Amino acid sequence: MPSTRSVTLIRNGRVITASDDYVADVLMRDGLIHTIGHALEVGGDVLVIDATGLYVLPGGVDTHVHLENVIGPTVTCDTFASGTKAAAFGGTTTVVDFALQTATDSPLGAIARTQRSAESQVAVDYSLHVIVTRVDAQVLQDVRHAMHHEGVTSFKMFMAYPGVMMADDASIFRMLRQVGADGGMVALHAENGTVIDLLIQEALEAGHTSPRYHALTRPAILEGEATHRGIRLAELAQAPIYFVHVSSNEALKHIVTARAEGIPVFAETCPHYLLFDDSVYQSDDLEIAKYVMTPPLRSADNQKHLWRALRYDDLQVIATDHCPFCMKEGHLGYRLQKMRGKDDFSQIPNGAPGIETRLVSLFDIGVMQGKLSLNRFVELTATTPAKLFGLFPKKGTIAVGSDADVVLFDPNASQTIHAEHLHSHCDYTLLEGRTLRGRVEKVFLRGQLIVDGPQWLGRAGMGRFVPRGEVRAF
Ligand code: DUC
Ligand code: ZN
Ligand code: ZN
Repeated sequence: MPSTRSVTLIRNGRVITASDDYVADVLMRDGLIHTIGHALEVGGDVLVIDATGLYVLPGGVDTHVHLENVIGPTVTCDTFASGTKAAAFGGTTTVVDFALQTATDSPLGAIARTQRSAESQVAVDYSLHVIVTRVDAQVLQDVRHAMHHEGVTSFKMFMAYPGVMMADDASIFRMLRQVGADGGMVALHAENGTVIDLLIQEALEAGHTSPRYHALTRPAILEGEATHRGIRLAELAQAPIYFVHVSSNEALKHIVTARAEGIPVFAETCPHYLLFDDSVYQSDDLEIAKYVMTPPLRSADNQKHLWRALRYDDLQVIATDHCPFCMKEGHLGYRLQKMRGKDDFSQIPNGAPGIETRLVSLFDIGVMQGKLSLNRFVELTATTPAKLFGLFPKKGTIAVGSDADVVLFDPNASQTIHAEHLHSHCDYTLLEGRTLRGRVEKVFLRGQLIVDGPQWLGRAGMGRFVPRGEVRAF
């Protein structure tokens, strides 16, 4: 049973934020962090938790997830309920999903429609980026309204998928100019979509239909080209820009140069680009469909560049791009998932799961392997995503007055990952059988204990939509 007490005292944990690291007591009252101090004395009906030996982390903020997203003829296989429960078990208490502007509705319609689906289901707090596929004067007016009245201050646009999601350069520029001036952020999927489509067509005509050709038809140079183009558009628009799912040094090198020139360019990478490389594509096996995400996994030498950029702040965020599709057709009733592309790689829905394993995998390969400090780990997974997307300081830190979204993390525990023990609807995890150091022990959402070891104390619908403010990028 969930505790109904509105006051919880976490005693003697090691509080880690983006900048601090100290042992203290944390008092949570009425959903907020109320007091941080030593040997706090609190009377009345208080839930007291001894956190000796545990890290007290701000709840993770994952600004790139796809729950119930309709993609082509199918849908990502996590609902708002299953995906947010999985997020919670992984120590993430805020997610930012997508509201897709379709051919017939406006950004405002997309927000309202997505909120209607989400509101009774979400188990952690959430917000939405709008995917803008078409720009005209009315759309720009709606975007302005969304920013100032709906608390939606970021917009994703695609330079890939011509005829489906792709926006032309002028549309991207118009959005950058207006959204930037209004204090928001345009997030870009940077790949040269028309050249990729040509390469796909040529591969299929040559009889290359297996999943490995997904990667071969999306070379890093086309990520680099689009990233460079996006940067120049942002420079001209005098607007900040955010690149999602950066996978390669081809893209990164343009980001690094632009930042050195003082252009406000920001970017995320995802755990899968740090955990895996393109050696997984070396067969014609259909199993490879598990690794069909966009951009694809890159050659191993890219990883050292990603780690360097994470360390020195040329990459500011690690988000999951959790975009799950089942491998087994019909699993939990989901159809047209990965096996849709068994005879044609271009029909495999692009994406992989990861929402529940983000913190623990990064703790293992980042912190434990000495690539990230603990503070930087928190900064990349909670604080900076909250700042860049207008959620800070309500989310992303442990400070008096912030939401009491708190994770108790055991750095000395370890766990072996199996899909059947995770909470996503997805029937596989890329980390199957892998043993990782670190474990999420308890999770609080606005002061409520929602995860207690293996026990689920949360509830579908207890998550709230969080209206967001301006970007805090500088
Ligand atoms: N881009 C994403 O951000 N997610 C899934 C697929 C894609 O192309
Ligand atoms: Zn994308
Ligand atoms: Zn995505």
